[in-house]
Amino acid sequence: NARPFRGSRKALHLPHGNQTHNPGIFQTLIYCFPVLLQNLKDVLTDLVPKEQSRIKNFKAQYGKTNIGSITVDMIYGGMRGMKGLVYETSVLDADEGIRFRGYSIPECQRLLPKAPGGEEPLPEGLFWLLVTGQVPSQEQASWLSKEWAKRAALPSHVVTMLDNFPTNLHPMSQFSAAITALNSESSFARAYSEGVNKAKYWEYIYEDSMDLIAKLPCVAAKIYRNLYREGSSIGAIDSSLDWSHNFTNMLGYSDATFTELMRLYLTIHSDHEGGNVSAHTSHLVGSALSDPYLSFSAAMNGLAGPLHGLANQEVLVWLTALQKEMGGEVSDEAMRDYIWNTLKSGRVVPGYGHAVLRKTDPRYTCQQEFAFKHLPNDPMFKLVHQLYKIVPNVLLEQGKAKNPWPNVDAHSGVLLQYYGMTEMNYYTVLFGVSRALGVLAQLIWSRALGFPLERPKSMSTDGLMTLVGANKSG
Ligand code: AMX
Repeated sequence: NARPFRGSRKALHLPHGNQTHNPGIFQTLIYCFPVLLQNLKDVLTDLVPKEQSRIKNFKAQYGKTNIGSITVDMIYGGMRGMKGLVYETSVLDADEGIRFRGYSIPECQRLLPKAPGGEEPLPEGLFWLLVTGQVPSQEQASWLSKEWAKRAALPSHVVTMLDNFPTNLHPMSQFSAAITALNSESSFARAYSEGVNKAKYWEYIYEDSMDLIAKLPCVAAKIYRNLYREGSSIGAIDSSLDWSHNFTNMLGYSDATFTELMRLYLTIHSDHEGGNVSAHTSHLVGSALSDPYLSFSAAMNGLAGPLHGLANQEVLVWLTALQKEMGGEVSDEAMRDYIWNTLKSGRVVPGYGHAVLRKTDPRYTCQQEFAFKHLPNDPMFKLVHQLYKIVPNVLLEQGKAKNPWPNVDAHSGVLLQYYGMTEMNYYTVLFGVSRALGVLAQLIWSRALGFPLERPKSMSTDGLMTLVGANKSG
C-alpha cells in the first residue's frame, strides 16, 4: 500500500502516515497554503521531476533484480500472474480488491470531497487522487469541476458524425468512433508534429486528457439522446455543477439520488490496475505515442467485449430473461436450475468470476450498500441479492471458475434500471466514461516517466517447445 507521494496526508492534516521525507520549498508551501494549489498542472509540475528521479535511482540500484519466473502455462493462459507492466494509479489485491493510490473504496467514500449535501465521493476527487497520490481538498475538486465544464464543448464534426450514425450501431461503437474523431483536437498530436521536446510530452498529454474527460459526458449523453430520446438536445453545461451532475442533466435525469449514484458509479469504475483489457490497451497504444484520444478509443473497443465491460449489459439481459421465464418471485431451486442451464449451454454467468479477484468485488459491495439504502424493496435488486446466495455455490459445484464471487457488473445495471435507465445496451458507455479517469491519469504518468514503446517477445508453439526441450510430435 505504498503511497507514492507522501506529502499528501500532511498537506491535508490527516491523522495517519509518517512523514519520511524532507519537503522542499514548494512542498512546504503546499502544507502552509493548500488552497493555493488548486491547479492540478501546478501540482504535477512539482511531482514529475521527483518521481522521475526516484525511479531513476530505483532502476540504477535494482534494474537487474529478478522478480519471478514465467511458465509455459502463463504464456498460454493470457499472461495471468505475470508481472509485466508498471501502472501507478491503482493496485488490485486478489482478496481485498482495488486500492486507488493506496486507498480502498470505503476509504475513498470517506475521504474524498462530496457535492454539497451529497454523500457519495466526487469522481473529480478520485481523478485528483489518481493523478497526484494526494486526497484533494474540496477546493481542488471543485477546481476540476469548473475546469472540465470549461473544456466540455464538442467540435461540430463530431456532433454531425454522431447524428448520422444509424440507430442499430451499438452505443459503444458510436462512443469509440466519436472519441477517435475527437483527435482532431489533440494538442499532443499537434505538438509532436511540430517537433516538441520529449521532456514536454506529459504536459500535452495532460491537456488532451483533461479535454477528453471533459467532453466524454457530452459524447455519451448525445448518443443516449439520439438513440433513446428522439434526438432531443443535451442542453448546456452549467459551470456551477459538478461533472456527474452535468452528465445526469444532459442525459435528462433530474432525480438527485440518480446523480448521487452516478458520482459513485463514475468513481468506482475508474481504474482496476493495469492488466485489464481496457487499461492495458490504452497503455499499449499510448506507448506508440498515439495521442490520448486514439489510446482511449482503443481501450473502449476492448471494454466493449462481453468478458470485460459489456458484462454489465449482459447481466441485465440475462436477469430480464430469467424474470421473463420464471415470473416475479423465483424459488431458489428454480434459480439454481436456470443457472445450471446457462452453464450447460456453454455460456458464462455474467457478472461472476474475475481474472484476478478471488473474493466478492468491493465495487459490488458498495453498490449493494447503495441498494440497501435507496431501493431495498426493488424486485430486481431482490433477484440480484438472491443470486448472490446461489450462483457462487453452483460455480463451486461446477468446479471451473477460479472465483465464484460477483464482480462489479453483477450489480450496476439493477441500480440504473431502478432510476429509469432501462436501456441495457447503453450501460457499458457509462463504464467507459468512468474508465477514462484511471487510464488517462496513468497515460499522463507514462509519458512523464518516459515509458518506452511496449514490445514484449512472442513465441510460436514450435519455438516454445524447442526452448523447453519438448518433443514436437506430441
Ligand atoms: N460463468 C461460467 N464459467 C466461468 C465463469 C462464469 N462467471 N467465470 C469463469 N468461468 C470459467 C471460464 O470460462 C473458464 O472455463 P474454460 O476452462 O472452459 O475456459 C474457467 O471457468 C476458468 O476461468 P477463470 O480462470 O476462473 O477465469 P478467467 O480469468 O479465464 O476469466 C472472466 C475471467 C471475468 C472473463 C470470467 O470469470 C467470466 O467470463 N465471467 C463472466 C463475464 C464477466 O462477468 N465479465 C466481467 C469481468 C469484470 C470486468 O472486466 N468488467
